Amino acid sequence: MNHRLRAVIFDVDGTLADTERDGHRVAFNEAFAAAGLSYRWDVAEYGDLLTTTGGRRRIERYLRSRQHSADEAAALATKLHKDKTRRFATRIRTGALDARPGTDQLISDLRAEKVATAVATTGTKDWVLPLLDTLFGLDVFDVVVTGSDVTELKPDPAVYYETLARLGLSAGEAIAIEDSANGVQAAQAAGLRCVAVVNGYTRDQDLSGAVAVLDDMARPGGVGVLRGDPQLRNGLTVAALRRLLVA
Ligand code: XBP
Ligand code: MG
Repeated sequence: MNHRLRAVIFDVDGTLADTERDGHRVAFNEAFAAAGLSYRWDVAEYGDLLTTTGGRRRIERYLRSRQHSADEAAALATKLHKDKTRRFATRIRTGALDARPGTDQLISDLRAEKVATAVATTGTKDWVLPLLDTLFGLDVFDVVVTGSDVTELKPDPAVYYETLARLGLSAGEAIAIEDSANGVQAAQAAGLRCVAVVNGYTRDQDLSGAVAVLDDMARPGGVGVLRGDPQLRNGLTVAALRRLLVA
């Protein structure tokens, strides 16, 4: 097996940017209000709903729990999710979201060392591309695969299989960076090693499939190493990722 690091595959939501609490959640609530519905997802409830990946599926599951029929929930979820996606994309273009600390530096260091950079997300293409473009510039990524490009969402490995196929690499040549249990499971099921970089919603999830768990990619004074080599407190560098691929 080839153990040389040839690509790093980034998740988006919660990993490249802290999008959920003050981004997606707000856009979902705006879509409910615009449709004349009284549903509102508060910060805690949204954390529970995140166990369902995919915004359309998340709405559908919620509507079913609020006694909508299966047909009604499916149709309404499609309509609400379309509106939510449009609202979130607009919000992104106003510069409302920031990249997580250390992401920019890591991406440019990887490129300087000729390690490919890719994105594998369950998010919808219509907001993912504007987000990546606004925060990093789309041309810094060699491959971008979104939830719109696959039929099964994380924890299913489909998005990772597709990303590896487009990179032309095998799982042993790349490493994934994720923030959540669903994401780690998806990467692991595709045969990839995965580092978890948690946020407020995912810190207490079961991330046992990850090779290391950090609380940030970079921070002045060092990041918190929740599991893994204490040396990782210096942050997620190219050298650290190379070590994690073979450790
Ligand atoms: C992210 C998701 C997405 C976002 C919302 O999971 O599950 O559904 O929450 O985006 P991951 P959409 O970080 O594991 O990829 O509304 O476009 O689905
Ligand atoms: Mg994520």
